[in-house]
Amino acid sequence: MKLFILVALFGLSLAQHNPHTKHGRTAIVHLFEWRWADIAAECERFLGPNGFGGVQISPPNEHIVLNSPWRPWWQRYQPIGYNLCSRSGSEGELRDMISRCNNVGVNIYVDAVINHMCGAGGGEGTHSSCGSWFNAGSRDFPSVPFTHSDFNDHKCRTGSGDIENYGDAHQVRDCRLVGLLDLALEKDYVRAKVTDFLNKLIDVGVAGFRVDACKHMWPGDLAVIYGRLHNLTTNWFPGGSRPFIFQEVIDLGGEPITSREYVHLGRVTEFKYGAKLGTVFKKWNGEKLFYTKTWGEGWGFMPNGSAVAFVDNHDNQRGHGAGGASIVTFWDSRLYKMAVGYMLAHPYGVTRVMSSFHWNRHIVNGKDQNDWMGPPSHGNGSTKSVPINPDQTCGDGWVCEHRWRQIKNMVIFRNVVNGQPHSNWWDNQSNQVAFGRGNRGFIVFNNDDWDLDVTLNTGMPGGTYCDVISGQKEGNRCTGEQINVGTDGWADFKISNRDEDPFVAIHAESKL
Ligand code: QV4
Ligand code: CA
Repeated sequence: MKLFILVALFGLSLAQHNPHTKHGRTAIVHLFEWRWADIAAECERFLGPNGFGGVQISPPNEHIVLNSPWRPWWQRYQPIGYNLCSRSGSEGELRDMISRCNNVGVNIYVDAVINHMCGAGGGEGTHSSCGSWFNAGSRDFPSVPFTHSDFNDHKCRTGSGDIENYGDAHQVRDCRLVGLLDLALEKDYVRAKVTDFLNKLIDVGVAGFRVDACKHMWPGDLAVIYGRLHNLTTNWFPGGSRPFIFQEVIDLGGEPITSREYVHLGRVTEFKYGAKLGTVFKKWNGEKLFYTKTWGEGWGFMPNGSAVAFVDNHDNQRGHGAGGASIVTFWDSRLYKMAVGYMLAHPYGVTRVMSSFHWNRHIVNGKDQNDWMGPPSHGNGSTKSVPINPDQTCGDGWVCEHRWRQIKNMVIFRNVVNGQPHSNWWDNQSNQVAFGRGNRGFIVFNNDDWDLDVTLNTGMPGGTYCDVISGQKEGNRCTGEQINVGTDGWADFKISNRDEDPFVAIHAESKL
């Protein structure tokens, strides 16, 4: 009996590692700060047709509204309650988006901010996205309701009440993260309120959660909350499906709290992935691309089945969170396309692609003075919608990395090679490497300062393939370079280090 319970619990939590993506889709996109109406349209017109598996959305619940700085993006990480009106739209628009995305096989994952409410200095009034009154000073959030006894003020032992030392796990869990009022998640009442909020979203049709700030919550409290979540709705998912859980824990080593404490509960964001990949592509610290022959667990990353991999996220692209300078972002578009291409070609992890907005980056002594700037907005602070240009790029300050041809085509590549092993590795002992995915796909990178000109075993069936980086297959013609693979699987590759995109990728469905 004991064994049975153990097996059942283990099975249950492993189930929370499954993103439940449909039709063999393998990548998620974070549509950071997009409005619900735009996401619904994007699912139908772009994400579904191009094989994206899901969208991570910005926090949908009621949040503080700030004037100084003016409407920062991070106001959405300061909850006021669990009503579903936010900067991205109303509850009606949220529900409409969830059904429309599900109807085209694109899952929705909610960014769940459950560690805290707004900052201690958040004031008193109705400056919140649904207009609910609150008082941060007296810890009063009547729309939930939460009162002072639902917070950890009495439990935290630091002088300021804030986290002062990341070397002390108790502070990190029981004190305030940058002044944010810390919820007492060991209380059954608080757990119930949080669980009701998450279950409401599951019942509406979401497929899971990116759980914010997990380092700041006790794994035992999270286990109870996750255990009380409903199964996914059978309107769109097989009976008995558990919500996908991926937990934000920044573990670059050197702190007592590690990602290992969370991997049995769900997946965990692997922050070493982007930090290292950026270092490699920038060739810092003597790193070379050929060292990535053992990329993945061989680099000290968490087990493949536990990880969410990404090149950059909404924090570290602007110096927040683990914002090391090595992170590559859309600001370095040439390196960025290569790094995202590498991630999507490689079998490690569930992969997440970032989709950003432009801001007036202004770096002084290594710090971006405008790291707070919110999404493209109208004068009254409401978020602009995302216009699509005739060439399929986005306008009005929306970057839409996920629509860049090279990135979109690599999302398709990942689907085509899904389940195939990492194979046919080649390198020049420097920054030129190539690898395949069984007999379904092959990719070659030249990040050296000289040309690449080699004949390689691709492992692919003979034929003419269209390179999906310089172009793509349209009907039966190729808008980019063509690669001829001999009947023995070998092919010639030439990549100039001055090419706009010094990498080439072919796959089974790009065969002409
Ligand atoms: C300020 C002072 C504090 C003071 C407080 C008093 O800095 O010292 O105690 O006032 O009220 C914003 C401001 C921050 C301000 C705070 C509270 O930037 O200066 O504190 O609000 O008013 C995002 C932003 C934060 C922002 C927060 C809330 O990144 O800058 O804080 O939203 O609006 C760690 C964590 C990790 C976290 C990462 C950023 O381990 O979990 O830091 N990442 C997630 C999200 C991130 C979000 C949060 C967690 C919080 O990805 O976007 O922070 O929900 O590494
Ligand atoms: Ca906490």
